Amino acid sequence: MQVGKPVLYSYFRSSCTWRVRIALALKGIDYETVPVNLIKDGGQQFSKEFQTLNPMKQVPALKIDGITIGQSLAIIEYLEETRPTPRLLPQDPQKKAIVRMISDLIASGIQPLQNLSVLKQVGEGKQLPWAQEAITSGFNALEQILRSTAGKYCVGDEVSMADLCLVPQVANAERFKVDLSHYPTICQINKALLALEAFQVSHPSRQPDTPAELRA
Ligand SMILES: N[C@@H](CCC(=O)N[C@@H](CS)C(=O)NCC(=O)O)C(=O)O
Repeated sequence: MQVGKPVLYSYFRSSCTWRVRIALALKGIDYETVPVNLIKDGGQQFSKEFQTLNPMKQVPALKIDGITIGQSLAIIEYLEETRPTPRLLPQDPQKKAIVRMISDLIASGIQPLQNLSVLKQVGEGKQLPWAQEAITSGFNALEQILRSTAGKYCVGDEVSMADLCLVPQVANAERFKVDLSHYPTICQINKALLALEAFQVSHPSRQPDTPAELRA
């Protein structure tokens, strides 16, 4: 049941929202963007209006088919079930488990530790080493896993949900000045994915709310 165009509550720099933007682009789903500035006005995610949409006070949230969904992986899985082409989860149960494992490793094991709200708690001055440690520790595991699962992309030669998590997390790693030379497999997959149009149109440098100085 389609009820108008889907609406994505998004922040240009949000890695979790970028995952969803890639899925929407790959699946050719037209949508409207409502920017939620995570910094301005003390953070627009804390507004009463946004909290009714997502009580977790985080982006992304997607209004689609008469419901509002938070949590990027839940959104991607919903899109996969309702708009299955192209596939982002392999049919083979073992490959699907690996795609979910890699996605969770990033979405639960790395990103939450370097999220804005956690960094605020960590405090000025300690944020960079904290984020670097969280990303390095996750990437050490990820590099090892990808050595046995990767083809052109994270799992074989088909783009999957794992790839939607990887590219935004590498961008975060770059922002936090993590030395990526230790992760040749991650870097090679990231490069191959960034050459794809869906990863380019969804890029933080090309969003409606991207500040002029950061636009590509
Ligand atoms: N598990 C959530 C995490 C969402 C999340 O952490 N979003 C960040 C941006 S990437 C956010 O809105 N942070 C706001 C804050 O920390 O105050 C998901 O995958 O959607």
